[in-house]
Amino acid sequence: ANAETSSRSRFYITTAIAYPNGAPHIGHAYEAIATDALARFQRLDGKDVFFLTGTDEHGLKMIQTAQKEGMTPHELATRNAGRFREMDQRLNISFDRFIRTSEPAHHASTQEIWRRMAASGDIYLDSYAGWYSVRDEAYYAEDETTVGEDKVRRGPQGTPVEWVEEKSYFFKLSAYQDKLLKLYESQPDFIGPDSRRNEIVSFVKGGLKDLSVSRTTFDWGVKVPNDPEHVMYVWVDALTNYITGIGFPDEKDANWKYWPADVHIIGKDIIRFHAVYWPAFLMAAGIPVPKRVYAHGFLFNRGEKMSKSVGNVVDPFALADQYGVDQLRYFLLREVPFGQDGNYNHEAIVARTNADLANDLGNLAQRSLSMIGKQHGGIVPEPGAFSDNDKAILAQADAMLAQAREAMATQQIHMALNAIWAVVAEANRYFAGEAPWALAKTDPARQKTVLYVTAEVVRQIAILAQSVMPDAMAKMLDILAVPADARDFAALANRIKPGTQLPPPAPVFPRYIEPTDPAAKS
Ligand code: ME8
Repeated sequence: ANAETSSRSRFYITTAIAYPNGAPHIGHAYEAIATDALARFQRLDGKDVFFLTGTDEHGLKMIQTAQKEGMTPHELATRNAGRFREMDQRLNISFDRFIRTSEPAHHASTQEIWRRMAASGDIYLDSYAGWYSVRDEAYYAEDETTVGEDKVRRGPQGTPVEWVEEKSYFFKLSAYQDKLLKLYESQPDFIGPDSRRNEIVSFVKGGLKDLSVSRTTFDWGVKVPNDPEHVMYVWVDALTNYITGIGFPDEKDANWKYWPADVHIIGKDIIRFHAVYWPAFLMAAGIPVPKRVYAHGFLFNRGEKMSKSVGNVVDPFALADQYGVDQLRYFLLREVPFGQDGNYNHEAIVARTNADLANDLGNLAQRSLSMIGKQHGGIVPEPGAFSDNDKAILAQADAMLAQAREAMATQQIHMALNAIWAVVAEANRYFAGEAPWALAKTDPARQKTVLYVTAEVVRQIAILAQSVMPDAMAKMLDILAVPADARDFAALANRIKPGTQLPPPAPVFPRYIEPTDPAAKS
């Protein structure tokens, strides 16, 4: 790295790594899109960003699905890891590395963290007897399970559990209760949102039992050093991906400088693994803990939990084809407060994209730029002195960056979008109120100023909205003739240059029109 990159502040962000036991679904797409928007935002803000994603390929769930499909777990993982990569490509996910936990380097890395945990005296051999959920890949205490009317015993997330009894290595999690509580206190931003933090603090205050960290009844996984009869519990290896991905255990690796992670983005169902087990493993191994773990909510299709058996699993490729990638990205990030559960349905996405994108932002850009095109030969006009109205809208646009930064620093992506769309709304009121189409005859000098101010506000909106809608905003910056090296947040401080020749404006957001129902045709 040159001096310039090494002096920039770093930002390391990760998604959870998905189980490739099936094709990616909208929940995976949602997490990838949100994490991508956070990563792009920091890049545009001048940070040296590393963004890791990938697939979590070991564990019983993979073994059982592979058996059903008549393939090996590795074949199943390879097929579906390919689908996850394709999804990332389709959705414009700007990851720096896609890690697969079946990679030899990851096995070596996980064995090294195990050795360090063992060296600190936190791993011992015993035998496990208790409940296990294959769907959650989680051990549960008896009092966390309930037997339903169907006589099936289920864990706290509603998935069936089975009785497991076998020789097993244990991690001394019980020894970490106080250290974890101290961590939550000394690093108050360690867990977000606050509701999740409270949930974890009371879970840990309730006492921690030692954790079974190996199995002997199957061999698909990372082998325990010096005891190859055991493979590690899948979560030990899964969590370790976050350090393998940046070169662990080679601390001379060029990417190791990114540790500790700035934020792990995960779903609310796996907060316990990330906010309890992971920091405890790291402390045992003498590795610094991440700065923050942020849990987003779950997406539901019309209020129902998606499941293969209900048949309402939403395919992210189909959604991208139907609505457009940037429309989908915008919808998910604007509609659902990040951290809460949300609903997806056709009417909501059409309403959002037609109102916010096609009408409010698209038309504003189209109307102002085509007026510059038709009446000024496509040349950004020279403004006169700014009126109070001009100053007010420019000031509101100038304030967006600070608001967006504050929101994105705590993963409040929807709040950043709210701040930007407040300016979109205000700019529309400004444009309608100033009526530049009428000024063309009554006060041409004033019209130039109004068009200049509008173009400048659209430029700022487009620069800021890039992290959520990279392609659409690139198009918008193209029609504003903004050079490639003037699209980051540092460029917000310079105004658009009068005299700039603009290309003919092309519409950026088509309206969504319902495909005609063939049954309705006579
Ligand atoms: O949990 N809405 O993998 P996974 C929103 N391999 N997010 C959802 C969702 C939904 N409907 N369904 C799942 C795993 N997710 C582990 C992670 S990390 C070291 C190992 C989220 O494929 C889920 O919360 O079941 C998780 O963050 C991610 O998708 C992958 O889920």
